[in-house]
Amino acid sequence: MTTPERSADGTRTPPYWADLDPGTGRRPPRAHFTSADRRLDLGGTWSFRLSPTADAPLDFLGPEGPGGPGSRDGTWTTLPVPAHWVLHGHDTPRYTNTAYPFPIDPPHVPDANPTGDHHRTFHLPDGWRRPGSVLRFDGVDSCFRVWLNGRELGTSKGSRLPAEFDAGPALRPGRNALAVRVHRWSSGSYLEDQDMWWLPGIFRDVTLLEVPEGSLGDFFVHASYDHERGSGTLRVDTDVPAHLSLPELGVHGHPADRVLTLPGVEPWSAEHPRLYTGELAPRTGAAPVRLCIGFRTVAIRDGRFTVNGAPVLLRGVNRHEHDPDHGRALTVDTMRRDLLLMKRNNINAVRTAHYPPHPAFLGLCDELGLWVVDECDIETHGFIHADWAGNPADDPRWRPMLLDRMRRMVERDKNHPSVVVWSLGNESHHGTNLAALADWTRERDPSRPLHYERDRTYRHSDFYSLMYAPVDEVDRIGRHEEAAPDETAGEPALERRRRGLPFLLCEYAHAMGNGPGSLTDYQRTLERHPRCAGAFVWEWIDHGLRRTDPDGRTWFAYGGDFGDSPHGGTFCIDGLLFPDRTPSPGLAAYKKAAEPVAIGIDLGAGRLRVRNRYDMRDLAHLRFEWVLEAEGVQVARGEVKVPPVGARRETDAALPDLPSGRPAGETWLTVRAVLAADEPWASAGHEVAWAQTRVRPAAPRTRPRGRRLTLADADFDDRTGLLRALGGLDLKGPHLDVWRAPTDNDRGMGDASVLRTWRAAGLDRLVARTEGVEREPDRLVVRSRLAPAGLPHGLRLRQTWTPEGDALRLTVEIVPDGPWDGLSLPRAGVRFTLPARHDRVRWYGKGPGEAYPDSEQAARIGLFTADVATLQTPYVVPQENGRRAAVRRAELVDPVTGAGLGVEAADPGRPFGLTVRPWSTEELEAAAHPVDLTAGDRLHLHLDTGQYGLGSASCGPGPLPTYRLLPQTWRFALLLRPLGDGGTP
Ligand code: IPT
Repeated sequence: MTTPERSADGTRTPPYWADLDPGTGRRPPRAHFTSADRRLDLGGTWSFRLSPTADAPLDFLGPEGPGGPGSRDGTWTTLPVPAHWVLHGHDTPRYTNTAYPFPIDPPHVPDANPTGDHHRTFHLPDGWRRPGSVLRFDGVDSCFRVWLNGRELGTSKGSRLPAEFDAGPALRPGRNALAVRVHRWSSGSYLEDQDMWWLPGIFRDVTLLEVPEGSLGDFFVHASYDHERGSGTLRVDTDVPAHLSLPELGVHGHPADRVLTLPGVEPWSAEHPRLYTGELAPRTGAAPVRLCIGFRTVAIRDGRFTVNGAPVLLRGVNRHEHDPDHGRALTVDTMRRDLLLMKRNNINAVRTAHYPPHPAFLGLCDELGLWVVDECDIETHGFIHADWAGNPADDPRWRPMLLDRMRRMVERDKNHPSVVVWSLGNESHHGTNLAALADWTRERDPSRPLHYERDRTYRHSDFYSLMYAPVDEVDRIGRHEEAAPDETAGEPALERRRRGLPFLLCEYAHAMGNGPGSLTDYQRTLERHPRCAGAFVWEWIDHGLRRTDPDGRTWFAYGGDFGDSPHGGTFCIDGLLFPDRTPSPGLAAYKKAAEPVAIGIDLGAGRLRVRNRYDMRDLAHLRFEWVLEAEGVQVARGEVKVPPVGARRETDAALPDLPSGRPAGETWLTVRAVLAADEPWASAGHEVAWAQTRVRPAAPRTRPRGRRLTLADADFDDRTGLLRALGGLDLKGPHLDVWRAPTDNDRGMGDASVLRTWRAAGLDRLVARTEGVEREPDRLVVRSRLAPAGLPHGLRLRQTWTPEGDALRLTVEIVPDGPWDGLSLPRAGVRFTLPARHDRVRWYGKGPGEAYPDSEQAARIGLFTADVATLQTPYVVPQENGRRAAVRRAELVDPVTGAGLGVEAADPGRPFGLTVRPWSTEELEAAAHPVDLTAGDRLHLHLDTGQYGLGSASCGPGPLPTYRLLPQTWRFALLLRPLGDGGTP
């Protein structure tokens, strides 16, 4: 059985793991549901053995099994199920983006094919009715074969899809032995080239189901909502006659397959996930099945994506299943955590990139309210390296394998109201097999539109869909003015159809490292155009795998960190969450951009303009609170009554009379929309949206009361003119600061790398020439020129120090010199260092989080305190981070003595960017993982007047022109003062 057979010419016929059969012995796919009959969870500790090839002896199938650890055969050990064996010390995880980790030689895989043999015994509960019993695997990566009590049940491929087998004939009363052989590579792997870790194993549940004679095998809920009549219709197709009960709707024992019209039902939507629970009872008397029904109708009308008659805008994320310790073996708690985080961050949609999720995930989406694009487990991206020759999507021999996957997804997930779109798969180019998938799906479930992005004719898609389109292109598409794809040339009917489709940006805003930028620019553009059905940020979570170094410190691994090769490096670290689900600043930025309520404060008119951006919901669940703060300190607060306002409409509310006059200082009004009562996903008081406006500008500076400072209080180096101390404070600098530790987006992709132009221009290696140090009693002027070796362009820097009350004023002028055409800069500013003990930072400016020119939206003006460690954003791949924007003044103090440094913008209308680090830019740039960075004995203080935006060029467009930092003359002034006893001379 294990020795591959040979044909006449001696060539081996492919074994089951490399043939084009999706499986053998499996039951037909069906819905995933819970009946009142018994089920046995077969998860737990199994015996396990790893072999280097697929054809190790089948010596473990019987009831006695391998004998487990400690037996004569020392090759066996134990392994939890569900799990990926590579995360339990056997073999290694491997990460590739597009490249297959084996030769493109379809459908074959190499002889080296790590194969995991799994064995366990279980006790069948007394009274279990064996005939009809089903053994279900919810996910096994990538191909397996299964035996019960030594009897083969079958084989299956399709990692992220269920496989069920008839267990009845092999089951025994009492003790039973289950044996599973799992191959890491199979023909199925050619369809599973998603950009993620290759993680073999039984990674989802294994369950034995009691299915007595007459049980319901499958059902299909058709629950629609007629928004004009306000009624629902319901029909449930069943494989055995059954009665339906929905007590809440007064339905008791209605024949399931007879259409029911239900006046007055509440529809299901992601904004109001109204579910009706009930029961489906087979007429045979077999056990009833629990139902969770959401009434909703999905339709594309006049080129718009609608649900229940209302246009819907998907504010989505692409979600891979990932856990830093368990890979794709997720607990239900983790799934719930993901969804709560999404809901709390104004995300309303998930694309299950790029495979159907664990079945429980969709139940949670029904319950908590998310729109789901359910995507099939098909991606053949690696054929791009063969110029798409042999692409399984276009080879009829592969059709059964592809169709099998689509059927298993649709059948499993068809009863979830949250699933509103079926996606045929990802990045599989185009081909006739996609037509077969689309045809079958349209026939089987005409109630949901289809999505497929990569076929530029869109004949198999009900959406025009793109990835990573720049903002201006989205705008053109919104206006129906986009250029026609080459692929529809000469096919006017097809092109007309494409142009009439709603638009989906199925991936955008590549959240790799620091970024993405421009989420607000995208969001406003999408909102402007009815054609836009929404967009999905790439992606939800960084796929870092947690490891521990010899000192017990943990870090997150990416491609290559396991010695895996070829590998995709850091490209899997591109989520809105860090691998351990700590939100990265990108999530806060997305939350702000995706706010379902736009609050406009019009001080002149004394009113608040409130735009409801929900698609279905009014704003009755929100309370509007205001707070007035002078220089960051609360002066007054209250509530604004906002009149009722329907979905997608706006209303005005009167602003309160704000206390005028004192206290003086820059004064800001913040209005926040918060939950008025608990929702299933957040508690009352949770902030949904906010806006801020300046009520009063900063007051003119008053004469300081403290001791006056003179230039004599500072210690300047005569030769360089650099500061060595200010008062008693060991403050060194300033140096011109134009470099930053490159972000992933600076590095870009392919040729689109701004970093490359910066390096070519030598911006990371400027050398200084001091032109002059002019000292007068009340003025020190230092002039220098900084430029890269071998190149003619440079920057002239002029620093002027003058006393100003209790501070010294530093005026910085940076003037580009020589040929700068076509160049940009990472940042423009100065840097200092001071002793590390001054690590308590307080600032008045934007916060609390980091902010860059095109990711600033989530930061608001206020007074904030943080220590230097928490100011750092620990990106899995170290890079520029931690900048606080629009800072008017800041203090860095030693928390023990209170001594330190005060920095203030001389003109509060010209605030600065503040970055404080316990390491230098060079150290940050050199680190491969955060654990490579060690805090030194000095702090690095960076004060900038401008930075280059973030953009999304790690996979997509760079920053919009307004966020680029182009050469210009920069002039800014800071007031520096020593603080506290230790600081004063
Ligand atoms: C796109 C893929 O669909 C997605 O899986 C991921 O790899 C993403 O890119 C980048 O992180 S493919 C796009 C680069 C053409």
